[in-house]
Amino acid sequence: MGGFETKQTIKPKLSSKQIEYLKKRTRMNEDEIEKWFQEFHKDCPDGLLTQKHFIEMYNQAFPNGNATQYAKRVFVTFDKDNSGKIDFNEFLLAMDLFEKGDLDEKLNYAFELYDIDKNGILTKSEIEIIIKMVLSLRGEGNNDRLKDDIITHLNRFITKFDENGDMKITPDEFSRICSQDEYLRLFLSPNFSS
Ligand SMILES: [Ca+2]
Ligand SMILES: [Ca+2]
Repeated sequence: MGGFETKQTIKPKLSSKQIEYLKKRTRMNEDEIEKWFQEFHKDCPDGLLTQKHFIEMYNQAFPNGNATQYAKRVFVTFDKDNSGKIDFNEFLLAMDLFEKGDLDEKLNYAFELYDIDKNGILTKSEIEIIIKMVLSLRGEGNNDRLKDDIITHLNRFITKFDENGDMKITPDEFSRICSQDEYLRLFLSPNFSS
């Protein structure tokens, strides 16, 4: 008899090698790693989070908005090896950043999230895409007044920090803008829950 290898009944387990690796790469202790591992496997029994599933989770967290574009961007930044799926290591690195990272780390992450072509600067068109993405996430995609308000705010700060006036923002300028303007910081900070 036997021969039924029912995958679902096998409780997923972290190897001690993987725990050691994750302890080195994150600020989490073994218990925290284990806790996240169980959470992750509850949602993703095969140990991989697909983009589709990820977008669904985001849209559930933001029922009043359309989180699809935003979630796609976040997914790409989590999927470090570009495999098209988020594995547990990639997931935990992200959780470590959100739970234990300081403002600088989070701003660096936000910059990476918004720098769509990964060339190390934010251009005017990327900024416009960001604003649209965040507004639709919040269900305010059609709120032109809010959009204008944010652009006015941003322009004021860009003028202040963009020394040669080319409307391109470096990571440094981005950090300064966000550290000095709470309104923009709150708007531009990545949202991970509602
Ligand atoms: Ca991956
Ligand atoms: Ca760019």
